[in-house]
Amino acid sequence: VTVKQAHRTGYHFQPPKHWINDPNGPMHYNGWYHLFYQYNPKGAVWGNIVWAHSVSKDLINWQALPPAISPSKPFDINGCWSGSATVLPGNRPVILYTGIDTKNRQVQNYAIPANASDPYLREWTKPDDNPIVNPGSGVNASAFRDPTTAWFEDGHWKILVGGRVKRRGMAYLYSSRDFVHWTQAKHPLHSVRNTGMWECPDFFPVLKSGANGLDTSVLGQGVKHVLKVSLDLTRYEYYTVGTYHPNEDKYVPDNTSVDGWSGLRYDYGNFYASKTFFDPVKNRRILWGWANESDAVESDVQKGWAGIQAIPRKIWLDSNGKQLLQWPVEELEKLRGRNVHMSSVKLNKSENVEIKGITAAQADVDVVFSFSSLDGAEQFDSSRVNAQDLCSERGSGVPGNVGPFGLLTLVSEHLEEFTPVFFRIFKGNDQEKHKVLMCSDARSSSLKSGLYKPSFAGFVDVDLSDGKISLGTLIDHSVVESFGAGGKTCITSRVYPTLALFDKARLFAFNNGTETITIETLDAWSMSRPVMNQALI
Ligand code: DQQ
Repeated sequence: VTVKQAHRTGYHFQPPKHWINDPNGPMHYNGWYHLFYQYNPKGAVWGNIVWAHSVSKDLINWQALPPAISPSKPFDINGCWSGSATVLPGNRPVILYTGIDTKNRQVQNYAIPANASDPYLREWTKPDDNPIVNPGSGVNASAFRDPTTAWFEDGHWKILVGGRVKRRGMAYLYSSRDFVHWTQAKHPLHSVRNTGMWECPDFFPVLKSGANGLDTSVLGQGVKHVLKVSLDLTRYEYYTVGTYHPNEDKYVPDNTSVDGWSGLRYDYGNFYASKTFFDPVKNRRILWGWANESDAVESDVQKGWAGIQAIPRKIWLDSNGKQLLQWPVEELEKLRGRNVHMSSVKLNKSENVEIKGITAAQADVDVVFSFSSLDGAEQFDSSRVNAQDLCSERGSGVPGNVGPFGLLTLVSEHLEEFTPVFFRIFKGNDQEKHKVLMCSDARSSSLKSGLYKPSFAGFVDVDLSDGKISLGTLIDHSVVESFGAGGKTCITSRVYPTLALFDKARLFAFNNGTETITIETLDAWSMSRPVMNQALI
């Protein structure tokens, strides 16, 4: 197979070829980070799903191992779908995953290392008492999947399994004393009407203050909980911050957390089926998400590959208690090479500044913008609840007052192609002083037609009293992964330039608003290529 390399990533996780989707069972065990993921060993479209397996010492350089779990038994013969890992006391890892059985029912299985002293955990055994969770009465056997990492509480292990009853999405709760015999709780942990299937639920504690992560079993005073679900109707991931009541088997989102379609998302772009895990090495919680293609399916097949994993992100609760913050793991900085630094550069209306001297197609950019006044900001029309619609109406070329300003990434020689990542600041209504829109607009990303070029956008709940807002962007050939205001709002775009390739790609900062914007500081780095999934001998 000759793989066309133009859109392959330099430092985002991907195997040499074929289809990948959800990250599965991430964990740290005996000095290695393990990442499993949904993989089609036979082609660049979804199907024949196995758990591919890679290991890393630093979350950045990866080595490939043979698939860990493949269809082989009546309880998974039609597919080994998503699931999670739990490291049991005594340092014993267990994987829970969804098997598609002989009758095409979704059942939950477990697998354990065939040889716990193998540092790579290459082989996994599926004990004969599988499946350990069958769809019970009232449970739809084709909407019952993606078990979470287990947490331990009052003598029991507990897990969630995603599901749906008619249009009501739900997280079924199960408990077990021995990890093998599981009982369904009387009620789901949580459910929301009209949200459809809840794929890949994730449920974990976060500290009320501080950026450290917590082991999944931690409960108590200084702790809030986060419930995330992947909604297959929109292919976005929504989360709430709330309180877990273990005695009542209940989770209640805070009243500051909108539960449903207008709620917070991990990412407002191509980011799905994510999973977190607790990293005991650095006491942090890490989020992995799948950034699927936006290219035409025929192009995926032609390229011979489809899907990447977004850069793993550290996640923690914002000090306002209302939302999470996300930032690429610090290990990524090891890949930073040549640097360009700027400070105090003024951008008047319609001014651009080119950031020269780095590999703009494979780069890391951190910038802080400032403005002296928000007095002239356009009034926000509070009926505009849909950020993506607003972004497609007021794109990077539509002049405003405070903004649009930001970065133009993957820009071709004569601006035929570019992917702008930018802010536009509006005057708010009574409750909110300002409304900040962040966009990552793929409409101008490629001259090619027949592919998905959305103007992804989200609002940013940020205090602007210091007159500043930051933007971090990871650019990697066919992906632009952006972090607004220190990781309050994140947007990942998959884009397929035809001209802005390799050393033909350029990078700019821009302002199209009447208010002068200052680049307080800007650092951009060429990113080098890590070891990416070489076979481990
Ligand atoms: N992908 C898996 C399912 C999951 C979906 C199948 C989410 O287990 O619900 O490949 O992308």
